[in-house]
Amino acid sequence: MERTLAIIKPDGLLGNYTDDIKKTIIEYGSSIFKEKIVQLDEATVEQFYAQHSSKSFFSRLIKYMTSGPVLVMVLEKDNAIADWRALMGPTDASKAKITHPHSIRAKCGLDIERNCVHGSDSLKSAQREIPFFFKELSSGQ
Ligand code: DGI
Repeated sequence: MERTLAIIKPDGLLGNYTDDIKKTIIEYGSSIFKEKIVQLDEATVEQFYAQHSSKSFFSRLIKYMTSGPVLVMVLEKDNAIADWRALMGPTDASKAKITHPHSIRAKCGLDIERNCVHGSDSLKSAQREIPFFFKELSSGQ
């Protein structure tokens, strides 16, 4: 079993996509091991996305991620990290609508910024991101 961190971002949560997304997760064979709704503040988003701190879109990313509550989840299944990334689709939701029309980002996202969901992109990321939000899971996996 592998675990990954998934986030339904503010547009996903406020746009009432949560039930559909959770249904997709369960149908795909993941269990939702942990979940909580959090209102992120700027400092937390800055830390979470620290690898993007020098990018031109960083301030917009912070504004978007703090614009409303998010649902943070730990998903668990074999190959959870890659499988959740595949379900999410490409970062740019506007492109996903063309290339991956059945993906979550195609259905729920708008563009490269407002793309509805997050997923850890590697085992190393999952091991950092899971305890970032769920301190009780300090080993990450
Ligand atoms: O792992 P992803 O979320 O697919 O993508 P990432 O880790 O490269 O980027 C993290 C988030 O930062 C992404 O979900 C949306 C935002 N982002 C990434 N690249 C761009 C961007 N936002 C804008 N406006 N422009 C970008 O080029």
